[in-house]
Amino acid sequence: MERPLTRNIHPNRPPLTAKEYEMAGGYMAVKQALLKMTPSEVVELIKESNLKGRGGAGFNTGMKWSFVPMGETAPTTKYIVANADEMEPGTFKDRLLLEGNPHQLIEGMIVAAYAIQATQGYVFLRFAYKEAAIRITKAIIEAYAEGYLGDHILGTGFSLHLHLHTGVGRYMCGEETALLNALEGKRATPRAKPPFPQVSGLFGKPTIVNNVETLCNIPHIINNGADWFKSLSYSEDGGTKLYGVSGNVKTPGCWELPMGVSMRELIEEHAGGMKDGYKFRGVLPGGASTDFLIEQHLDIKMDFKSVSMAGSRLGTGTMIVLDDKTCPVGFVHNLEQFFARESCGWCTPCREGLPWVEKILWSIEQGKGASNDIELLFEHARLLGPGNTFCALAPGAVEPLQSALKYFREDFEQHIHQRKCPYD
Ligand code: L3W
Repeated sequence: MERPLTRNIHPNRPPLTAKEYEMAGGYMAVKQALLKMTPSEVVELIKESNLKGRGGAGFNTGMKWSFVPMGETAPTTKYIVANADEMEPGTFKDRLLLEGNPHQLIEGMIVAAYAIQATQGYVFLRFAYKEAAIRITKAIIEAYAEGYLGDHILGTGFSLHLHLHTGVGRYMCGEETALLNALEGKRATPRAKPPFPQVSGLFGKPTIVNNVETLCNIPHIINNGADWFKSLSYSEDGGTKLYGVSGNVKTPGCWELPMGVSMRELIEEHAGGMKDGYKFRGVLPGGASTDFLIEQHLDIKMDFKSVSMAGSRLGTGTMIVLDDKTCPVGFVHNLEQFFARESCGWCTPCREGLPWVEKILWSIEQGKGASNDIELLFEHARLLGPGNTFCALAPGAVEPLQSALKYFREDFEQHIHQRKCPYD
């Protein structure tokens, strides 16, 4: 089984230097793209590979790049941005790539920048990823020294300057337009879309924002082609995927596997199954802002379409497992506390609604719930759902809530009737 993204990542060793990365075949894609391909050929190849964004939404990457204005009438300043603000609860896949092989990301960014003719790039990094910041800084310096960054890369007319920007620890910055506002030194609130960043992004210029894992796939597609990329997958979505499992499983972790591997294989084989004495109760398949799935879904493929058809989303592909000894009300309360705290406050439903959700859940968990609280929670989930808020934060936040009310309703009722948490 091929594992292109993690092939050169060794957990107990420092990441490859630029020279070591070159010796392992690194920076070949930069040479191939810049010396032998036109920007539009690069975009077409990525489109053909069916690479879908790995940040959570799954938008077709080549399609996104194709929206950037090109040609003589296009603005001369354009930007490429790596969204490395990985703060989705339970999600730790980009960290592995950032710490494990920063040159792979830089190479992906150079090719992406070339495809859209961007001359400036930013890695927007999560505040807490201190070790990644050190390693990326070192790798950027090395890439400049080797002539892969800077002016006239490989003697061509193409130039790219790359900068590391560390955030201040706000989940909101994972939303691409809030991230761009933060990069501009403004408050990290989302912008109205359209215009999409591809047309008017950073400082009003065309900008591509891609997730770290998405960008890390680019060099491999350039080197091996679209058909190879598609052949790695068990599903219609191309490539491999970094999947994670956390919770009370025997060996929580993160693994690169073919896109479309089953949920059961992930939990039972790679994560070693439930810890002794614990039973599987449910799972959030793609970080916290996705709907719970339960035992009957264990055999679904972990790809964008299959997870959606089961009633949830693939999201980041990093699963959080709920067991039979953990209170689902407390579990969801913990998540809603996070989302309420991380609301940017820009739109009223999210700013006011999420703290109410958190308060109601807390009172139920404390045995102080009222008989109409379940209906109130349903109503909040509806009011905070898609179409009622400015961005996807609140709709994502209520996904675990609405699905917990569906699958674990008796737990909510027991808390209210017994006036205590049955798991205490
Ligand atoms: C041009 C159109 N471009 C969409 C582009 C858009 C963006 C990408 C995805 O949220 C989700 C969210 C979280 N013309 C376009 C278009 N685009 N329509 O495609 O856009 P969108 O709006 O579908 O999603 P989003 O706002 O980017 C991402 C979920 O991911 N999530 C969170 C993950 C968190 C992390 C992290 O911590 N790093 O990844 C998990 O599920 O809830 O639904 O580029 O411009 N018509």
